[in-house]
Amino acid sequence: MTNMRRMLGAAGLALLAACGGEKGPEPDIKLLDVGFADPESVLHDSVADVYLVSNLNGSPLDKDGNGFIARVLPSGDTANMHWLGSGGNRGMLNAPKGMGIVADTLYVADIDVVRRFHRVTGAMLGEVPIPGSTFLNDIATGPDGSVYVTDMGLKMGGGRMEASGSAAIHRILPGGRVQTLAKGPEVGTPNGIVVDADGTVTIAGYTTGEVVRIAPNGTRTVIPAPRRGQLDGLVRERDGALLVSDWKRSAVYRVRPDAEPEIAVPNLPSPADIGYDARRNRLLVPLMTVNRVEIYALP
Ligand SMILES: [Ca+2]
Ligand SMILES: [Ca+2]
Repeated sequence: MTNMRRMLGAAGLALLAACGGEKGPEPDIKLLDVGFADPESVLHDSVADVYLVSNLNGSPLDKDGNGFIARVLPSGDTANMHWLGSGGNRGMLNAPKGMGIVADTLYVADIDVVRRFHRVTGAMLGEVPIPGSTFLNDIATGPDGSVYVTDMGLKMGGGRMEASGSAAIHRILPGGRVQTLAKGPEVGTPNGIVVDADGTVTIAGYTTGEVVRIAPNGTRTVIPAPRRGQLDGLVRERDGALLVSDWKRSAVYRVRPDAEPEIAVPNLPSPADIGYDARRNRLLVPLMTVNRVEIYALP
């Protein structure tokens, strides 16, 4: 027991917990002061066995040409901070967020387009404009090679975010055609997305705080989520549970259809689009506003 805890006693500890000082697992690897700039998303490229970290470098909606993607080794070595985008020699990115991989193509959501790069060489392979979109956020890939992308449907208006009316889930079919799967109030402000083998889509809402599953036939099921959360990243663990990050409580929660949500990792300031390394059962957490990435071994 630390002196601090001895002094506080049980009541003080409860107070400390209520203030966000919950006890939780320590990160295995903490990457700070390595050059990240508003890191929004981490993706495990399981073939290359490398972590990709997208960096907004500024506002999430500015077309400023300075975004970049870093390659980080599972050991924590920042192998190439500017692998793609500004400072690198491959391509242009504005405010890159969610990423997904189909075979040797890396897809990156970037405001209103999905950019394509070669997963190995980093060569630019063109872009897919998403008609009407204003705030593309996360990407997930389906079993047939489709790429799913959320549009939070927000835009800047008078110095603050407001609804643009474009909130939707879009799907880029393997041939490149863009299809809108769901749109309107029923999708809320979709941020994180997961797609299952049967085509069921699960989304995490940033302003609605809801985790919602939408089956291929359109059936909508709400999964118990942290109350009034501001949800961002969503991943599925090896055992099938979902992990979702919540800006409101600075935590990553474990959620299941039939159980109350539980905190998996507390004390995470601005936890954005989390990633998952299934090989090592690790949670990969970009802490966007403090320019850090933390890596946790999950039980
Ligand atoms: Ca930027
Ligand atoms: Ca996100």
